[in-house]
Amino acid sequence: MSNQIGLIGVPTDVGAGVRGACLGPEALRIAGLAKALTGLGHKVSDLGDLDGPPNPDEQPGNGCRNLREVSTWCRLLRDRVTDVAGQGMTPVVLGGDHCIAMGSIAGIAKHCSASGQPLYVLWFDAHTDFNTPLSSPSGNVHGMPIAALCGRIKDSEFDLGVPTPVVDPSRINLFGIRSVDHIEKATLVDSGLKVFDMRAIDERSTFTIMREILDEVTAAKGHLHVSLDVDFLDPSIAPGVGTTVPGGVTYREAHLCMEMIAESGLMGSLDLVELNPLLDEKNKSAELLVDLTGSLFGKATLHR
Ligand code: HAR
Ligand code: MN
Ligand code: MN
Ligand code: MN
Repeated sequence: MSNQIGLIGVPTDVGAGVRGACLGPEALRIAGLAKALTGLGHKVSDLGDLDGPPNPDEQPGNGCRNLREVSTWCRLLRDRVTDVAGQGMTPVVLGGDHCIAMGSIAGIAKHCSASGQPLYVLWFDAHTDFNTPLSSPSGNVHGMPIAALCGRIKDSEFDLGVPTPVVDPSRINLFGIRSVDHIEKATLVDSGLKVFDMRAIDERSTFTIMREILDEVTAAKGHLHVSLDVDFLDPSIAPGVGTTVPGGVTYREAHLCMEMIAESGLMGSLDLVELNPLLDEKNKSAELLVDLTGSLFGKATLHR
């Protein structure tokens, strides 16, 4: 598998409550992302950073912090992702907080509707990110992208400019979940989303669940978008994130997920989000992300 990869930096933290994710793209570059992928035989173009609005750091109004800025960043990213995918590259989005996934997924949804491929999302996260401005306890938009993509938030709010639901909820898989708010939990019940929480992972194993997810995408000849929130990992191995939750995915479990995705050949686009270098220890979370991205793009111990 040789690939043309386009790196897109999205240096913003407008969707987060804790600042610092705006420094994520540079931390990933310094940790050697491009070189790691080039070393695996891929052709990597670093397309630089998007240039969006600064973080006004406002208090949430109407249940939503920095709504206009979130919307601007997402629309910029949407258009860049559609363009990069249209050029035959695999877009790799360097966040930035998780609100930007509304933009990357809107962009890849446009690409998929043009090519007629069904779009599947695999969302690695401690959180379900299924709040709306009405249910959110924080007003932070990085807790809302899944709700927006499923059409649970008025289209005019984030103004993504694509038909909703952007992704059919039954084609969204959430993996690593262990923090869900009260109202969020109630609304998940009839959402149609496939939610694999840590208990399911403990009971059924990473391998079994990943096999099930990937087999469905293979059968549908789908495009798989992977959205990787750093906090899906256990905080002991990835402290560089604003919203750590104990009891996360281990080093080996995470690599197994990535290796299975690589082997499937299904991944067509990727977000690496929520990395906060201000909270990291000597860039170790960034280095782990580079390592995991290597596995996602085919680094394996043995030929199988
Ligand atoms: N559920 C909480 C909220 O909505 C925390 C969300 C934190 N989100 C992220 N992305 N870090 O997953 O405020
Ligand atoms: Mn394509
Ligand atoms: Mn998230
Ligand atoms: Mn999260």
